[in-house]
Amino acid sequence: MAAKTVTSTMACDIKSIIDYQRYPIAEFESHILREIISSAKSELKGNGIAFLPGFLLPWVIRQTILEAEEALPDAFCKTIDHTVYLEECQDPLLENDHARNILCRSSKCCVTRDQIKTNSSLIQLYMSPEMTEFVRVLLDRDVLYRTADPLGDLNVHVYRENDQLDWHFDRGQFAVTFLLQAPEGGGRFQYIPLTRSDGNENYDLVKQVLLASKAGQDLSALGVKEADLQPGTLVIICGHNSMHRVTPIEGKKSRITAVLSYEKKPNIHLNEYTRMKFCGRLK
Ligand SMILES: O=C(O)CCC(=O)C(=O)O
Ligand SMILES: [Fe+2]
Repeated sequence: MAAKTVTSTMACDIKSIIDYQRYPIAEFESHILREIISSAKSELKGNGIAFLPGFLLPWVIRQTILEAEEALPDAFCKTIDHTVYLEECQDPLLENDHARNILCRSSKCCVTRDQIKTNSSLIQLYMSPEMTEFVRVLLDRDVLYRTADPLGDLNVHVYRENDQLDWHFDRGQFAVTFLLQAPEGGGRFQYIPLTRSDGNENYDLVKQVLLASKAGQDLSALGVKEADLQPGTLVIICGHNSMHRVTPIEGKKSRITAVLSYEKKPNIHLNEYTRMKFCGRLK
């Protein structure tokens, strides 16, 4: 589907929310945007991840951090044990140290959209048709819709001291996030580009990475890469085949991210299990 320039119909002033000169996301005829799209697409193809640094304007980053901190007392905070495949139960037919059976532990707090001020710039950006269209083009989809669920469409994740998001393959095909605040130490985003493919689970490598991480060994020889993320960076992760994690947070300053969710069909809502699991409530 051909992308069209949508500037004239901008529903909110995204130019005051993102660095529009650097990322003119609605100007599909512009050279700048074409370059950005083509390089992000090749990063996604080769590494399963693309970074667009400096996307959000600094005042929006500051405002969103304040909004998240204000909402934090109402947020759902939880620690879960899971496998790298994000399953909670292990497979008794496989050996204990099989990649499918090694347990990981993740903990974080989740602020949902309804807990953030309705006039939040982050919400305005997420709700803007220009942003959805830009993400659709980057992901090379024919159609793309915002998730229709008020608990699951736009979340802010807060990782406090010692929290982490341990190794996993995302269940969904992709995730769109912004780093809003980096911690004093730790909280590093690590990944192995295209760890597995449809025909090859690469269990040996997955197991080596999990065991080496638990033993605190150097992971670079196993192909683990680390992103030096700065606040304001838009990250697109095709994390279904690239295992990734966020290392434990060190220090009192939280790591804060925004997670924007999209679907290939309209009106998609979370099921009750997912609402309870990630938000701790049904409404
Ligand atoms: O917070 C991040 O940088 C990564 C988030 C992530 O991997 C996820 O939500 O599945
Ligand atoms: Fe993930």
